Amino acid sequence: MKTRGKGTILATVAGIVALGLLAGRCAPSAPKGAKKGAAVSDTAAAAMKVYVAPGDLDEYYLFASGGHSGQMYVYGLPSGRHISTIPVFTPYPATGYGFDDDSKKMLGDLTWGDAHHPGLSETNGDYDGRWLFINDMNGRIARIDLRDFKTKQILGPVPNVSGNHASSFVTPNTEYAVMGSRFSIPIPKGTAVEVGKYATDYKGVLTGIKIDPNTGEMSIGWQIVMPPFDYDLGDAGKLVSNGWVFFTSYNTERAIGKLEVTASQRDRDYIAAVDWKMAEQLAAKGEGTVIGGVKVIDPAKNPGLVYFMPCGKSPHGVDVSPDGKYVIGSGKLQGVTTAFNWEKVQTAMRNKDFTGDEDGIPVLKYESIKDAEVPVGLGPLHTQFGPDGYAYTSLFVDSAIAKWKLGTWEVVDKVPMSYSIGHLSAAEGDTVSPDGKWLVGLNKLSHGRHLSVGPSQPESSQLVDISEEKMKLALDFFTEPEPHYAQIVKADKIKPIEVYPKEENKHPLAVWDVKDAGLTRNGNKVTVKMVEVRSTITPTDFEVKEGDEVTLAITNIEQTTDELHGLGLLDYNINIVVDPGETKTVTFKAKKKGVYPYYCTNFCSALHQEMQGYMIVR
Ligand code: K7E
Ligand code: CUA
Repeated sequence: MKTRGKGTILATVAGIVALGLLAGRCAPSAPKGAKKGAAVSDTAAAAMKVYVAPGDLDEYYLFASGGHSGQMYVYGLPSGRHISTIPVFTPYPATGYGFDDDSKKMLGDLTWGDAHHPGLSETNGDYDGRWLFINDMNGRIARIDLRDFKTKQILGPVPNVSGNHASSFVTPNTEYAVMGSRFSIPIPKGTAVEVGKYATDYKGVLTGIKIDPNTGEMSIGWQIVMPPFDYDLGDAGKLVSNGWVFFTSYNTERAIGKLEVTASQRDRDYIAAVDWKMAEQLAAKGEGTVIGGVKVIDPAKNPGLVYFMPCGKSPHGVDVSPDGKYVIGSGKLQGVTTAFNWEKVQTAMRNKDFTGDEDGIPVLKYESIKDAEVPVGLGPLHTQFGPDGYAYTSLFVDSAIAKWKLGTWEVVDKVPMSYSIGHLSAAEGDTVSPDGKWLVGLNKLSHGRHLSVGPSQPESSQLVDISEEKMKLALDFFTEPEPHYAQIVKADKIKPIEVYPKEENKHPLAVWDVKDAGLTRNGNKVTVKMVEVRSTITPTDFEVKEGDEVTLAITNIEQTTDELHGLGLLDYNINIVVDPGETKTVTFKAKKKGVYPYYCTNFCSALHQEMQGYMIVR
């Protein structure tokens, strides 16, 4: 990396400012103000491209998963600015998530999740801006509504699924989001079998989560029992390969113990190709054996349901090209990425061009189905696509991104990443119509490219300009740990609401007038209907008895955007945030006698500080 002196930086800034004045926010030409040579011009050009002036809006949303923070993070691109945090599997006091009755119930007994792969809902293979799905390793999947950027449903833990990593990839019309078990276990859960019987008694499970096309409501659609491999990632077929979903797997050795050694013996592992339309039909017919309360389909008894495609050692990502013709599998212990030709795969299926089977599931002949082994570089993980037939593959070992052409299989460019790239995400780069323009490398480490914050260094994401033949690194920005995968969607596809309209609030305990607020008692059950509006919480005090079960139902009757009110109740661990037009409840035991102040936690007006009251427990 070049180091730049202060003078150079000043010259660069002067260049940006001069150009900004001359050209407004147009795409940069050669920066006229920069005089200090090519490096400065490149920096200034990159800065111009990513700079979003105060008040201007980014062109894209970036939704990045937060790993075991259990959250989703929202960034703007190309600025890389962190706009918002969506709590999903973890309580988040800032929005009161995990404190009110509904979100507490959704989280259940778990106060953490390990979220890896966000999946935007699709219509005809393109993002439609409705929902965002996200997996949790604890066998769960969540749906975020992009109308209000809130988590609306958490399904699971789903029976039989252990370590839901190969998730949440959606089918082209959001018929299903999928789940795949990273850890095989004896099923149903709760069965204890010694690990020595791993190869025969432990099972992997693939699940199709059915999504209601109108409401987004998720339910279990079908479940398939699989050999005890570790199912890692997935992607749905599209266009010509629509109807199929692909899962990578490793440890096809069925090994135990030190997997880093024992699970890397074979030259090839598998990508499982699942005919999800057939799975749907079988499930509709009631096919399968009930295990853990779910009908589980055995592919050995249903030929045509699942095939194995051999793929280079320990594959991580599997990604289907925008036209659906190629399935790209990356063996992370190889120097090549493999392109399978879907037409050849189908021919091999028809001709029974098999080399054997795994627990009754046919293994297709590698030579018959692969089109190319593309020499992308060391440790290929994931592939994304551009609009022009180019593919972009992340290289973990090389710490780089390779750009290559589908069909000619020619590697045309490489750009280094700061350190250890995992996933990458291109603008709409896993849809039928990628945008190109931008690509984000999600790096596992950053190694000193930032102000130091101690031993744990932040993960760094890097924005790469892919609008031209040569890729150009444009920006370092710091995504909250740990962004495994992300989705980039054109901002104008998302249409969020400004407030919750009063007429849509059907909450039985909602009150819209301060005169309807107050306390009702039914035995030792007390309900307090509360109204919040600038700058009073009504009632301003109420009395209950020690041991009462108290439900506070708080309605924010504002219809002005961003007029949030909160309710913090001291000593009771209660922290509620209510958006304009929303009603939330919180139920608790009045265990402690005394006087407990409550107050609005969200700044709302000049008299926000006056928005307070008292709960008296006698
Ligand atoms: Cu490469 Cu979970 Cu997709 Cu991270 S993932 S390690
Ligand atoms: Cu309401 Cu502060």
